[in-house]
Amino acid sequence: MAFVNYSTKNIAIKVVYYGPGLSGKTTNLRFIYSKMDPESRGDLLCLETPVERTIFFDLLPIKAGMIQDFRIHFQLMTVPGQVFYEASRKTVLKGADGIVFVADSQIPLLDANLENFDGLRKNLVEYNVDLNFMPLVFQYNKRDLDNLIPKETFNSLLNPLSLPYVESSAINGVGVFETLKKIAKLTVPVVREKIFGEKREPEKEEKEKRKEVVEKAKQERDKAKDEIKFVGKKEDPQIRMTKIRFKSQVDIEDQMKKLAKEFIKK
Ligand SMILES: Nc1nc2c(ncn2[C@@H]2O[C@H](COP(=O)(O)OP(=O)(O)OP(=O)(O)O)[C@@H](O)[C@H]2O)c(=O)[nH]1
Ligand SMILES: [Mg+2]
Repeated sequence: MAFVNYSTKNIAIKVVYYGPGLSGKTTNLRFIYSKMDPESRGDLLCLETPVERTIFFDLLPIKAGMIQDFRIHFQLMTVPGQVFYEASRKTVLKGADGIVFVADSQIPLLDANLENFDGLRKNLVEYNVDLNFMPLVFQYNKRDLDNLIPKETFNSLLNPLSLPYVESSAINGVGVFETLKKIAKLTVPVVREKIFGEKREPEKEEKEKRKEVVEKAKQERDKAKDEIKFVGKKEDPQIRMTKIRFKSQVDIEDQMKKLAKEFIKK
């Protein structure tokens, strides 16, 4: 659930990049970080605990857009994809407002994608969240490689509800911001509804309204106000990743809450 600070008028929306090991989740965050104006982003953090093997996730807070007069902050997080990091994956999912499922398009990894997606569904059930009602965008990554799983196969096996998907090559920055914009577009109305009780417009009515010129102009104005713009004027291509070590999973949970709240104080 998004954090809201009513006195400073800030909202933090939590988006988790989920997917099998090495599918490109961290690569997405690093690219976003490198393209963001330094004033619009927090530190790229890597939180770790030394339990058996190191478990970690990445966190990138960024500022973008408004909901009414509240400034929106997206807290982008990745989970470690390898099978044995289940506990870490579950922790990071807690309270997610939206999910980007980063699939690896290489043919031998089809089962790994499906299993990981199944794990996502199960982990959410433990928080009483139904994935079918969660803002979700698919990213079919590594499209620059040969021997790819056809997007039709991904769509029929992973995405039967025809949710938004992006074919990407995160390593080259292709499709990274497209994915981020798509998930932002899905999460903002949901968070707005949760926090302010504003009802989302049913699509059909919206289409009818667009026929009317006056209404259309008004909508365009509103749209411009809500436009989610991620890349600022001054890019900073340098990537600095700060590592923080923790003793346990519980410490990480506390730290995540603290970081989310601290970032929206500013
Ligand atoms: N060819 C290609 N390689 C990619 C792409 N995206 C990521 N990679 C590479 O895949 C490897 C894994 O990328 P990461 O971003 O670390 O993957 P991850 O999903 O964060 O992995 P875990 O944290 O272990 O779950 C790295 O060597 C990346 O450079 C892509 O679009 N194309
Ligand atoms: Mg990673």
